[in-house]
Amino acid sequence: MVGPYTITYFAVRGRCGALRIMLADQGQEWKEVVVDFPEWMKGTLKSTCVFGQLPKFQDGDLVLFQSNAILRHLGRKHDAYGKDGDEAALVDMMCDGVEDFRLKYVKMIYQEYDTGKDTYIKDLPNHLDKFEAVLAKNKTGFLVGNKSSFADYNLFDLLLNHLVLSSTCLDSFPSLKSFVEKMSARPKIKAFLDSEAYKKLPINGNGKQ
Ligand code: 6SG
Repeated sequence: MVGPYTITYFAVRGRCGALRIMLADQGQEWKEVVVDFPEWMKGTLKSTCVFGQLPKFQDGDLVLFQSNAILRHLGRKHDAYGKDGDEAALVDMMCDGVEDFRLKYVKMIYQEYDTGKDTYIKDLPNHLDKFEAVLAKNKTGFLVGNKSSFADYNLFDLLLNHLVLSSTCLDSFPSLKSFVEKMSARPKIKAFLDSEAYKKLPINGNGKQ
């Protein structure tokens, strides 16, 4: 059954990859409203968006913008925000770390792909080693505590993008490699990643990956 959720976004994985994977893993169904470029350029929808950007997320009457706020909302609703206040703070910290990493990735993809891709890949271990260390220390297979949080889905989505960019980038990071393997093997995530709905979407809006 389609739940109360609607995602309005461009036909890309982009800033909705993590939250779609999270919804799938939580056994939720949702409606997609796909916005194409000519439609967006008319400006009518943009003028109704709080920050003039997508994604837009609806949970019944609640309308949210900002992909990380959406992840946090789903974390609260679906018990994926740590077991107590301290764990929630750590989950926030890890999600903010993923956001810093994602911003570097997005900058390279949209602004510096042709000139900066090789340097970016060379510098990748300096970002990956931080997440490797956290996973190696926690030992549960998750960034915080002993169950999945929205920060895990966010990191997982971004690592999948990086494996497309550089298929060997996790080879010297055993904890990250095992994290990706375990997340990919969760039955509901596997079914979603294998679906046409997921596979047909490009990672980014400019066709670079
Ligand atoms: C773009 O940046 O897809 N939103 C984007 N772009 C359109 O007019 N901090 C928030 C958040 O976390 C960032 C939002 C994000 O939610 S995402 C947006 O709204 C604007 O600003 C990346 C993405 N890019 C694809 C894109 C959008 C416009 C030009 C390129 C879709 C593809 C081509 C045309 C329409 Fe296209």
